[in-house]
Amino acid sequence: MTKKQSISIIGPKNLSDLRLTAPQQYAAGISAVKVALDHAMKEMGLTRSFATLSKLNQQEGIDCPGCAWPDPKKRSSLGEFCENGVKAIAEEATTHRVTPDFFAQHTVAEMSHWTDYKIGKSGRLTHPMVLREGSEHYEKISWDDAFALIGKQLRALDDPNEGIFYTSGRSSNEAAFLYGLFIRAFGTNNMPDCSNMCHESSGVALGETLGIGKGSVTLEDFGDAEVVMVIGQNPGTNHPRMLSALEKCKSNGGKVIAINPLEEAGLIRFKNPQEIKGIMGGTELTDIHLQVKINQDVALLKLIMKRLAEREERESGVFDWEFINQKTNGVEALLADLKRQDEAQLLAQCGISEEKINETVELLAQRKRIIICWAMGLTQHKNGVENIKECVNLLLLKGSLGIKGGGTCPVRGHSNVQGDRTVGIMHHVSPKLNASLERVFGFTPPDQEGLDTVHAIQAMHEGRAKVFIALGGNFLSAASDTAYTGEALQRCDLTVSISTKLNRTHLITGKTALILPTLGRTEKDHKAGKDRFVTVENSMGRVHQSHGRLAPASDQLMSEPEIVARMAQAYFGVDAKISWQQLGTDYDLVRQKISEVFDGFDNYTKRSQQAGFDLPNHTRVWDESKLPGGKAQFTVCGLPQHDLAADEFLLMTIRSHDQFNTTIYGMDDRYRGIYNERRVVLINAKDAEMMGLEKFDKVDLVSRYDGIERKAENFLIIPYNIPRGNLAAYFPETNVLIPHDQYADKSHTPISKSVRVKLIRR
Ligand SMILES: Nc1nc2c(c(=O)[nH]1)N[C@H]1C(S)=C(S)[C@@H](COP(=O)(O)OP(=O)(O)OC[C@H]3O[C@@H](n4cnc5c(=O)[nH]c(N)nc54)[C@H](O)[C@@H]3O)O[C@H]1N2
Ligand SMILES: Nc1nc2c(c(=O)[nH]1)N[C@H]1C(S)=C(S)[C@@H](COP(=O)(O)OP(=O)(O)OC[C@H]3O[C@@H](n4cnc5c(=O)[nH]c(N)nc54)[C@H](O)[C@@H]3O)O[C@H]1N2
Ligand code: SF4
Ligand SMILES: [Mo]
Repeated sequence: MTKKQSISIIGPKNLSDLRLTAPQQYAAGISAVKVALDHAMKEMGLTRSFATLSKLNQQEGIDCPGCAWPDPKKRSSLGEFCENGVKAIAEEATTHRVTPDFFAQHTVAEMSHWTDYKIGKSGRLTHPMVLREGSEHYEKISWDDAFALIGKQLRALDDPNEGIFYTSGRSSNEAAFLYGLFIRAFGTNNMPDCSNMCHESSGVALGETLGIGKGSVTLEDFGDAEVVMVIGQNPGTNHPRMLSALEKCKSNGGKVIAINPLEEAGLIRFKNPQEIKGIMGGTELTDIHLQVKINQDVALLKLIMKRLAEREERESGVFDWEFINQKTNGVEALLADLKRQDEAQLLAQCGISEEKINETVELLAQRKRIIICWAMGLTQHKNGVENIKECVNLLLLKGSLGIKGGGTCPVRGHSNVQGDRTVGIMHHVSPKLNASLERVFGFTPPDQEGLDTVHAIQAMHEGRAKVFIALGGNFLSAASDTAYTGEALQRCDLTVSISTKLNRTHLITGKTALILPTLGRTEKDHKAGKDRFVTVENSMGRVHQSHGRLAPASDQLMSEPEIVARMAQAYFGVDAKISWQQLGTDYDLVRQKISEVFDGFDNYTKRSQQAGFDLPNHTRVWDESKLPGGKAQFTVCGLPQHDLAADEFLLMTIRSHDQFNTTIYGMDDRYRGIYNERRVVLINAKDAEMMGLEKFDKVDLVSRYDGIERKAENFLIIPYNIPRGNLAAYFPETNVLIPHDQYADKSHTPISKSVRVKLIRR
């Protein structure tokens, strides 16, 4: 008999052979093509690679399951994808399989000691599986029995608010809409979503200032912009085709300002592999790099605006007074606050030289067509919402909204995270949505606020929630406070994951656990003699189809909309008032219902099959009546305070070039020159010296909040070009350090980019 193994919530902490080179000075180029093809061949082989890549991001093809960056209207016949899009596809279309035999060979405890890399590389899930209470192995279960089990557990709850229904942003509009419909008909708004950990701060800030949680610009605006500011974002890795948009801006005479504690390769130079010029020398992208200290963007933006305000007093045309007077509210308070600010303090806080500030102010002073792009470097801080409001302040002063070549550009993460929210995944109560659902479906949705990610974890930990269902994602590894989140899941009666691939959340489970394997984007969705397609919304609010092409990984897979509908049918049984079975079969009908519930989806199926369509956006097609109180709102934001002890640092937890969130594609971070190891911590050479640390020394990272110490063990020191007092390391390995109750005001996004830590030599 084998000895019973212990479960590891966190996974292994061993190190491999770290290798370093100088950080790369450009992104893409021939090496990107080579790496992409290597990944494709290794996972898919030649025929599948060709079948998928030739259809990737083409009008009637597969929407890339990578990031949410939009496709250009005119698509290249050479292919419309990037290195990391190919990795995303290869990961999904892999020929490796996780079969019932695989689960028979490996206990859950054994797999829990594997790295995320090894877990993910095991392959695609092929059968519905159940882990019964007391068992060490997952075993096969029929779809009927799996749904019956879910229905029974949901009916056993005392209150619908004991159910938690998570969504990750890779699912389709059709699946997300049915899921939200089912959850509300079930009776709760407990819909935590990956965007709670991601762009929630953007949604809150833009909602409060401009009355819409989405960005205003289109891809075409980049060609018209005089300045693009890229703040807290690493597009070379995370939205690689955005570099083509920046290149377009540059070739039309525009300028690029990067605000980032790191000098990211993708922002230095872009070698577009689709053009001869790109293969040769490439395009220099960043005109000014402001190497801000972590979480000091508000100090920096305040300083820039203060200098612009002083300049406006001397020469006119720096601010757009016509715009400000007619369309905004609150400028006096903002200008008074800027006057009060102490310049020396702002300079010291942001860590930028006087010279660079002057250069930036000079560049912005007489330019109006300004786009501000941002991502996690702004959203994942205690003041994440104010970070974004400060960006809006700058755009409003300059009159850069509602014009060609200017506006807001929150660059979304998951390929359909924006669409999921549009069609109803939302823990807040929307009276308008509830009224529409009641009109169309004849039931009264709950009017009690639901739980977001951090509060759902707390509820499970405290026994207030007992069933956890996830439509995609890897909740355990993505969320903060890994040990606490793991305990929270373990306290549930049932945990259910609708997934394409094995991940850590399948291994740290409730008393009973189910894995429901689903079709990925790349795969044919064939039902009742008909090929079906789904729809998604990109980062700029355009809705279009995605049509899978490959044979499914197994004949047992079920589509996401169908799984959701079958779950609902199993719960409601003969009492069902909604024809779930029909909705789970007929996506045209689902789209019809979406168009009856939400504005802007008229003629949905037909338009999505053609070029796609743009959803209404009153900050793009300027409509003042939809602004909050009829005006865009200026905000006075506070300066962030960290009060670090002499031996404390601020840590940002970031992505390597070889991962998609918790999916680890490979062990390298090529652009930063880091190979073969993820347990590394980047530190300024002077700080390392001060701490008596040298390259490759081993340390533990320790955070201490409210008297509780959390430790991430065994990291290798890398002296790096990063501001003093700042550190960088990869997530998910560092999520153990982030307390579950440390999150942004209002948006509740975990403070993943400003964690207070100490380094302890091992
Ligand atoms: N290949 C790939 N693509 C992805 C993903 C992936 O994991 N892999 N993830 C997807 C998802 S869900 C998302 S949300 C996006 C994430 O896209 P990004 O937000 O680009 O991802 P991060 O690695 O978190 O990088 C944040 C950047 O912000 C900088 N930064 C950190 N703190 C601060 C700060 O305080 N101020 C400023 N100014 N900068 C700061 C970091 O140096 C880093 O360059 O990418 C999406 N696309
Ligand atoms: N410390 C720290 N933590 C972070 C972040 C950070 O920057 N720092 N970033 C946060 C951000 S921005 C985000 S968005 C979250 C991400 O949180 P999640 O969205 O929960 O995590 P992912 O790693 O994207 O999920 C990967 C899993 O999704 C499943 N999957 C993939 N494709 C499909 C599909 O088509 N259908 C279904 N049903 N399942 C699929 C696979 O099983 C895969 O294992 O993480 C957050 N966590
Ligand atoms: S930029 Fe994003 S959506 Fe486009 S191909 Fe690359 S990963 Fe896919
Ligand atoms: Mo994200």
